[in-house]
Amino acid sequence: MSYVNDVLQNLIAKNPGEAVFHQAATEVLESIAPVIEANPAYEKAGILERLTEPDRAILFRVPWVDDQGKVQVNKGYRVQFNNAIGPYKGGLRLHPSVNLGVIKFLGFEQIFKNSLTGLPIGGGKGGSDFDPKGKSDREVMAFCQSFMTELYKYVGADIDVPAGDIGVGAREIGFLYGQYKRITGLYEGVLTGKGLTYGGSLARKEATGYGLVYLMKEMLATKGESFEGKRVVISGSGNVAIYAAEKATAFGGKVVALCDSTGWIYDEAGVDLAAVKQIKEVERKRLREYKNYRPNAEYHEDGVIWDVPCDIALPCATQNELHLEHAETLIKNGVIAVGEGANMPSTPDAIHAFQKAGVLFAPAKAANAGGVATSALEMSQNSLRLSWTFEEVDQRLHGIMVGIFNQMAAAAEKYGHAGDYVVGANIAGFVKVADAMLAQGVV
Ligand code: NDP
Ligand code: 2IT
Repeated sequence: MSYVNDVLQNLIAKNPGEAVFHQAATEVLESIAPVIEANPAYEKAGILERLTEPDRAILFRVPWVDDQGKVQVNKGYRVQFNNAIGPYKGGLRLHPSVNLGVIKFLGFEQIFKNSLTGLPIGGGKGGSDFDPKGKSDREVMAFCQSFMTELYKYVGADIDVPAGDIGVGAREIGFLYGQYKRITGLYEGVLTGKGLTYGGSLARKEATGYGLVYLMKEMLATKGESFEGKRVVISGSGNVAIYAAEKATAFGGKVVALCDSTGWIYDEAGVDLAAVKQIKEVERKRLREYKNYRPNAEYHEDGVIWDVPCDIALPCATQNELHLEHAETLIKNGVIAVGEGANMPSTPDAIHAFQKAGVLFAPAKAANAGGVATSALEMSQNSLRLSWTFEEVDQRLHGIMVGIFNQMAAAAEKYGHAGDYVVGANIAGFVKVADAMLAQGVV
C-alpha cells in the first residue's frame, strides 16, 4: 500500500545505517496495512510519520574512572519515542553492541508492547555501549552514577521511567536510583526493577519469563496442547531465560538447553536452575561452569542451541539470534510452538518459515510484555505507597498475559488473519496509540 511504502522508504532514506530500526518498522507498518486502509483518518493525520519519528533522542557522554585510575568514555542514549498513552517507559541496555539504531528499534517496539499491556505507559528505551562484563562493582557504580548525572534531567515518575534490559539488573538499578535520589532529592518511582527494600515490586524479577510462559500456555491451548511433558529449549541464561525456564518447568515442561554468548549447555535430565542462578545471578560467571554442578551435562561452544530437538523454543537472548536455517532445523525436528522472550530475536524469514509450517508463533511485543506490565504495576504500587504480595502481582500479571493473548487473537481474526499473532499483536497495539494520537491533535 502506497502510504505505508512511502513512509517506510522515507524512513530508510532518512535514518541510514539503522538496520534493526528499519527491520522493526517494516514489520509493524506492513502488518498494520489493513487497518490503515480501513481508516483514512490515520494517513490524513500523518500518524505513521509521527509514530516512526521519536519525540526526542537524547545522546550524551558518560565519563567514568576505572580501577586503574584511567578515564573511560562511553556513549549514553535515551530515546523517548511516544507518550500518547502514558509516560515514556522502557528499559536501559548496557552492551557493547548498543548504538542509536538498536535503541530506536527497541523504543519503537516498546510503544506497541506497552499499549498491549492495557496499562498507561508510553514507549522509550535507553542504554550505553558500556560492557558490564568483567567490571568491578565499583566500576559499574561509577558508570551508573555518571550515566544518571546526565539522564536525571530527562526522566521522572510522570515523565519517563527506565528499567532493566540486557546488562541491567538489580545492581545497576540500585546505583542509578541512588544517584537520582541524591541529585534531585526526590524519593519517587523514577525507575522500575528496584530492590524490594526500596520500592521494588515482588514478582518483577520473574515477570518477563513467567509472562512469556503464561502467554504460550494460552496459545498452546488453542491446539489442545500444554507444556506438560514437552521438551523446551531456551536461548540466553539471563533474567528472561531463567524465569521462563522456571515457569515452563513448573508447568510440566523439561528445559533441556540454555546458552550464553560463549556457549550452550544440554542437559537431558532437565536443567538444574538452582545451579544456573548461582552461576549467573550470584557469581556472574560463564555457563561453562555448569559442568561443575552436573558432570553428565554437555557444554558446547560450536554449533547452535537450535540444533537441539524440542517441542517448544523460546529465544530469550537478543535480536536476530534465530535465523532461517535455525527455523528450518527446528521445524524439521518437530517444534510446535515458538515464543519470543527477547526483543525481535527471529529474523523476518525465520518468522515466515514458522508460520508457513503451521508452528504457533508468539511475537516479542506480546510474548515478553509481562516484564514491562509488571513494571507498570510497580509504578502503581509506588504511587499508592504500598506493596502487593507476590501472589497478587503474579495474578495480575497472569490476567494481563491472558488479556494480551485474547486481544491479539481477536485483532488477527477481525482483519482476516486468524492465527497470525504477528499481525494481531501489531494491530491491537497500534490502534490504541493511534487513536490517542488522533484525539490529542497535531503534537
Ligand atoms: P540479561 O542481560 O539478563 O541476559 C541476556 C542473556 O542473553 C545472557 O545470557 C547473554 O549472554 C545473552 N546475550 C545477550 N546479548 C547477546 C548477544 N549479542 N549474543 C549472544 N547472546 C547474548 O538480559 P535479559 O534477560 O533481561 O534480556 C534478554 C532479552 O529479553 C533482550 O532481548 C531484552 O531486550 C529482552 N527483554 C527483557 C525484559 C526484562 O524485563 N529484562 C523484558 C522484555 C524483553 P552473555 O551473558 O554471554 O552476554
Ligand atoms: O524490553 C522490555 O520490555 C524491557 N526491557 C522491560 C522494560 C520495563 O520498563 O520494565
